[in-house]
Amino acid sequence: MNNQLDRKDANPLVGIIMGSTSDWETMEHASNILTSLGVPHETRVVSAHRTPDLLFEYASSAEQRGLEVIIAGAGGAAHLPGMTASKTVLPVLGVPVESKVLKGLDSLLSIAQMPGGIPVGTLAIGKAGAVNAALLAAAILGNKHVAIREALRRFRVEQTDRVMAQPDPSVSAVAIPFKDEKKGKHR
Ligand code: RP5
Repeated sequence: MNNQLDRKDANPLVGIIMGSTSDWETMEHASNILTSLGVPHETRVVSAHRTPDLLFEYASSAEQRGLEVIIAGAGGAAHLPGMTASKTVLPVLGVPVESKVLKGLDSLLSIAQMPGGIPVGTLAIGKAGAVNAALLAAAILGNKHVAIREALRRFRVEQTDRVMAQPDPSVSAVAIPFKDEKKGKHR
């Protein structure tokens, strides 16, 4: 399996699962945030529709394996977060992946509109949702793991400092040369 889609830290606390390799473009943002906060996690493709037995096995063994939060991203008829939640009492955070045809509205409604009794904490569509799922997972873990809570606190302080450091966008636009993201060079 592609290394990027089967990352495994020793003793992961968070499992990031997604319905397809095509979801990685979105879900890697969750993985990057967890890495920056020092949260051990694993990433895996687990599909509600294409690999239902694997989904059941993953969700039902997650608690026993030491996972404390699951982040599940899926697009379209996005059953992965809800079905995962149905097989574990661990908190499940759902990330609606932006679908091509309906721009993720289908994913959002599929994940958010769970019947009473089986909750999925649903985040925003796309990258913002993936980032916030990781931050929310860190906040949940922070109740028990002090180092993670403090890492999250530092993240917040640095985020505020970055905004305060550039209060006037017209000034910063002039002062900072445009960086070509693809080439990694200023031009
Ligand atoms: C869902 O179907 C996946 O979560 C993905 O967002 C969507 C499309 O999957 P692919 O056809 O790109 O594999 O199960």
